[in-house]
Amino acid sequence: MSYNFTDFLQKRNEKQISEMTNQEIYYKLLEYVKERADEKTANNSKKKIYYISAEFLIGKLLSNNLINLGIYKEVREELKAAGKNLSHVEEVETEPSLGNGGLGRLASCFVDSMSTLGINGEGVGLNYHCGLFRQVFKNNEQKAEANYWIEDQSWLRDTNIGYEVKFKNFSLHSKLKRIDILGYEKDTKNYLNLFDIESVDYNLIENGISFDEENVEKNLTLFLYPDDSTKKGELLRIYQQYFMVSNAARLIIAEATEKGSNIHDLADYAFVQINDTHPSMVIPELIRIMTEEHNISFEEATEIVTKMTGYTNHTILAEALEKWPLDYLEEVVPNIVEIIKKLDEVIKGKYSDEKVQIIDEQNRVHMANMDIHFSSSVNGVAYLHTEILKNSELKEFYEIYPDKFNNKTNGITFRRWLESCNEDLADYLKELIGTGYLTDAENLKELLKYVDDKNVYEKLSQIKHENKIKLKKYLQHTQGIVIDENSIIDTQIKRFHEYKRQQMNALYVIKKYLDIKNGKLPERKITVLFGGKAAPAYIIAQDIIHLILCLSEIINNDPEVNKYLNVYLVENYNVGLAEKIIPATDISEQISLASKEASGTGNMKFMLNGALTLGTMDGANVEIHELVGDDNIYIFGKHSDNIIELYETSGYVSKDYYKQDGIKEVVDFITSDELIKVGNKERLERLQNELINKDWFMTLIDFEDYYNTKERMFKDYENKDLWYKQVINNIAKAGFFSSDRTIAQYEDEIWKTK
Ligand code: Z16
Repeated sequence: MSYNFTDFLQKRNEKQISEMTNQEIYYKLLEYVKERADEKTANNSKKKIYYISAEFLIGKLLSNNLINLGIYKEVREELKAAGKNLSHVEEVETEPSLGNGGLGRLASCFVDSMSTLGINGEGVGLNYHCGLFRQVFKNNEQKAEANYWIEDQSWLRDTNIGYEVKFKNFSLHSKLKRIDILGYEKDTKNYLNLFDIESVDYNLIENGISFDEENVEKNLTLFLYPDDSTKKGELLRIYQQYFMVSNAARLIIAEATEKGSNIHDLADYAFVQINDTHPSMVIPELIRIMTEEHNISFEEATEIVTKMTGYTNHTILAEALEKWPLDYLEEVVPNIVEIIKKLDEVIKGKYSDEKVQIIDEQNRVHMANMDIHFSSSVNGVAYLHTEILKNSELKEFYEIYPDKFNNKTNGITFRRWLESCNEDLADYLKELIGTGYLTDAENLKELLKYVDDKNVYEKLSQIKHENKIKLKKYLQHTQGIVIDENSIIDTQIKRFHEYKRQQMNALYVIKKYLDIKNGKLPERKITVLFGGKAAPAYIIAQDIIHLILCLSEIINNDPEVNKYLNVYLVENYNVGLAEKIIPATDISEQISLASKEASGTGNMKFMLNGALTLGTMDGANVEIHELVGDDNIYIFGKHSDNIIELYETSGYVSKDYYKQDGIKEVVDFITSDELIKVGNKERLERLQNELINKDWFMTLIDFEDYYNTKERMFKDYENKDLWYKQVINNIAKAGFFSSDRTIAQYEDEIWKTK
């Protein structure tokens, strides 16, 4: 029997809601939700999915859990009756930061969808105590601070599960922590399994995020290592990865044995999805345990493990595909090296092509290559990305294993990215087309019957306006930023990386600034929002942040310009900020260099929330374009085949573009007196030099087309009927990007638990 929050408090003789602080209410709600979660039974099927990932960017959990329990509105009313505001209570929750960006957020959407579809599938990862750093700005630069997120009371639950993990020089005992993952209006649940060490020593942190990297016994789960970082810390990463997969392997074997597996039939009980190469060592670790402890031959163990694993590739950027020096692995996990060498011999015996070897001529272990040979499925994360894997990046493998390759276009959970973050829009959609879309997202297509309905345009524009006001209040209160709710909001939020080309957007801002100074005024004020962190070791990305912060200082303080243009980089961009910014945005910037963004998932969130995409033909933008058609998206720039060819022929010379009219003055402005006055000369000069002489991600090749397309977009925005017709088309076609669809495809085509 279920009872409401007030009953829960009464039964325990707690204070009345009206007498509690928001903080007290939050902690009581946490207990209440956990109790409600206890009423649910775990999903069960013979075969279970283990989605192993070094990152789970879960975001705050209170509102999502309330939604999934079907009691969000009920609880809000109870609080309201007591004079309290649920959204203020939500602010109390700290956001776990167990991921960098898209990959970790995708893993979190996937666990939500597995639960919602009633699939017996769980996440397995690490419980980093500080997660990713907190970003603060000082002197127009990014500074990194440690971000403690775990409080005495949290969503984590202790278990008595733990295993011994042996490294070369010491062993560690693990303990498993769990977070409930509730499906949407389901009686069943799954867990997110986060392994931790017995005790973590915070004193090892020196200042900011630097720490004693030697003392792994005490710091293994202290930090999430920023993925796109440098060599520093590679050993720690190997320790973390092995700790993660060794625990995962133990858990898998324990749970399968419990259900009756004799290990020879382990593949009937478990399937492991390997999220990027970070968990790749699970393959040799499972083989090691089977051969050393279960008397299974190497050949048979290899066959079983191949059958029960699948590898997902999330990038074609070479620097992100892990290649561990063999001697690093020797230093940390020599037992695994033995198995890897044996696997390498098998491949060397079969194939002479150097490109498909596991251990290369410089004795580096190519983790992805091992995954591809010794798993049964290899998938990319968007149509274009998978095509590029098959036809260029992993061509040699595709020729050997054509049947292993498959595509699973990414998706997002609509519970978080619509129901929770944009309640007004969600309620309005229910008014228009009912609640069917909540369980079958394709039902959003029913909106198309309103595509010419001006009343609907009006209502959608009102909702957008309200969301802008909410964002304004929030940013004003938390960051001291005051945005104009009557401006058009143009947003680029994602990790800072040259391939994502925030620098191109910054060049646009410069051009707009110069236009305004020259009397060419925009019809309506433009607010350009940026958000994102840069890896602390990634210098050019820091320089791009610096440029944007300097531009915003100049522009927002110039009375001649700030009536027409504002630029902000929000501090410490995270899931919570995304949930507030996306519903308020008009223009979604998805401007990566074609071929480089494997999928992107922000693009899907914006589309669903009524923003129009300004994008290149890259990642999932290609599928958005295909779904909505040319008339409902703003595509610009060179296509991927063209770009791939330019890389192959070294055919791009940035200086040739720099010299063109309209580009030179914009790039030159980076080191203008105005900017040097508020900025750091060295940083600005380095960035300018990079753009003129290297520009590895071809910013300048697409700049003109970008500028013109964006201008067209601003013009179209003034035609409300045209704009909102496009908005409706986008929302209506967003159903394909539900992670429920993605997960159903993983289940039907790879996992087959049912
Ligand atoms: C990451 O976030 C992604 C790829 C990767 O190799 C490592 C990390 Cl930390 C991203 C991709 O860049 C993005 O295009 C994609 O949408 C996302 O993974 C989920 O697949």
